[in-house]
Amino acid sequence: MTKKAIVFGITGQDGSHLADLLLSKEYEVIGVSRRASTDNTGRIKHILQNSKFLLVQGDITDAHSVANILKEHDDVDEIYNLAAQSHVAVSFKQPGLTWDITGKGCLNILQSIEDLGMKNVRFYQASSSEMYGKNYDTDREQNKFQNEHTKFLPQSPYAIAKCAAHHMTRLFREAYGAHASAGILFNHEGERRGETFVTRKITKWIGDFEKSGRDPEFPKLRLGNLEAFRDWGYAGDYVEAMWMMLQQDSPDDYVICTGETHTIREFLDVAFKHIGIDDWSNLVVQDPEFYRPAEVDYLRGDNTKARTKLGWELKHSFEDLVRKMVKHDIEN
Ligand code: NAP
Ligand code: G4F
Repeated sequence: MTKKAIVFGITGQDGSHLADLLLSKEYEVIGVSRRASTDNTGRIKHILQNSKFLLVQGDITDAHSVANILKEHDDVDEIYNLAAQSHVAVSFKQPGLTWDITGKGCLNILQSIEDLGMKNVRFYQASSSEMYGKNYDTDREQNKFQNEHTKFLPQSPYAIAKCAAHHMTRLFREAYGAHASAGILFNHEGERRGETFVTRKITKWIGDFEKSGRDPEFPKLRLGNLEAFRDWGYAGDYVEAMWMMLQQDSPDDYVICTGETHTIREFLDVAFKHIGIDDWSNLVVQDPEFYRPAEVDYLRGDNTKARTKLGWELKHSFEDLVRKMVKHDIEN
């Protein structure tokens, strides 16, 4: 029988990849998009005419809007909450908005599921490695890592809102028996990544620099802290894990990551090498504007649980990811 899923955050990087995956599995997909004064469907243009895809308007900060969408589609099998104000730096400037969307929005969905008695629906919450903030565990060789047992010590309004949504998801599972799972996803990127996240900002700049014919007058790439470590994977691999979580008999939380970590400086090295530049120091300027009031210095996940319990596999290496992004931004 055809399965049906609702995806909140359909117009985002992950929403678009998840929609592609679900449609390839013959799902009917209902994508929820908020009203915008300009077109926000750039990442899903290729599926708008698909007869199995329906785009509906809604905003997760509005409980009434969420309830109406769920009432209208109360026969769905799966609901994915990918909607968020997802930019960490922005969350320091707009903490209230971030709280309403990234924190309370999740509650609005969970409460609607409960109020409408949707006992058979399976729910996915997009949790984040940002929730670990300053914290990590260490193995016998003193290597740092984070896994499902590492305590959260959030360092931004975004991460605090994500922690609230994460615990709310666990609470609805324990209190009401909801089939509610959270994926604690480490950074994942790709050709559809928003242009203000650091990886895409770098590869987009390289693409534009190449298109300028390496014009000596081309404005330099302005970045903040280059020493933070991130565990970067490819977004297409990560949406598979989301789907796998909802195919399990029992709901649970899973860390999704590569297990490798690199600094922004290393990302720059690999990205510039793709255009044959070994020394990028005269092309990049460190600008205080892009430093954060509080930083997350080190993220490296342990994906043992996802690999062993879900059978999830990573398909793209760090080098593949950077190559894909640079190539895309040069060619498009
Ligand atoms: P993204 O590209 O920023 O997409 C966020 C989506 O949320 C967009 O579709 C956005 O709509 C939508 N949205 C924002 N406010 C909304 C509202 N009030 N009502 C309804 N929709 C709203 O984020 P992403 O990279 O795809 O990430 C997906 C989810 O995973 C997010 O929750 C993010 O916090 C989380 N996450 C991401 C990563 C990562 O590395 N990418 C890692 C861990 C967790 P518009 O297009 O209209 O703005
Ligand atoms: O690319 P970023 O903005 O990603 P960040 O803050 O790690 O958050 C992303 O990953 C999270 C998962 O861990 C998600 F939950 C979240 O939604 C988002 O997708 O910044 C990465 C690092 C930071 O240390 C930042 O300080 O890059 C540093 N950075 C240096 N210069 C910069 C810049 N970040 C941005 N966005 N822009 C810069 O110019």
